[in-house]
Amino acid sequence: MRPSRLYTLVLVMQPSRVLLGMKKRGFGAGRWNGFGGKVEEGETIEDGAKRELQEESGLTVDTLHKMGHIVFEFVGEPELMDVHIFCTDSVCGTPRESEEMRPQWFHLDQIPFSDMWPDDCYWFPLLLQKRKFQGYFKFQGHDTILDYTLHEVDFV
Ligand code: 8OG
Repeated sequence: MRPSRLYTLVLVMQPSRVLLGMKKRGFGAGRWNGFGGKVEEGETIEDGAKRELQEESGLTVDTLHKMGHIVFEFVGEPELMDVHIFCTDSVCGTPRESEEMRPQWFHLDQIPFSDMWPDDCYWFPLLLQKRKFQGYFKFQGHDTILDYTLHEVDFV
């Protein structure tokens, strides 16, 4: 088994819009994404997701729904990224810019896929239909998908 590290990703989705943040620095900088990051020692995956959402967007949330699980491999990197994807439609607060992210609402028919991670256009449509999924994407660098699997599941 290859070593892997746990990450979270939260999409705030309302009936006609989704909240994304422009990543301002670090991994994925220059791309729109949901809010998330590494799970810290001693916290559950869901608590890590709530913490990252609050830190990066200023929003708090009671309940998150597990929607997807994707493992990412980057050629040359020994560690896999094990990303747990959640959604919610009810948050408290108003999105505010943080050091990591500049939040913006997007209409569901105007999601900026060309400025997002290239795998997102595969699984986002499932998420928008509230379908659960499991996937694996193998990247060369940050722009090229060499291989992938993606399927719907009943439970994540
Ligand atoms: O702590 P850091 O910001 O580096 O965490 C990386 C975040 O990016 C985390 O929320 C998981 C997320 N992420 C990946 N790969 C991909 C991807 O291919 N698409 C999307 N939408 N998010 C990703 O690590």
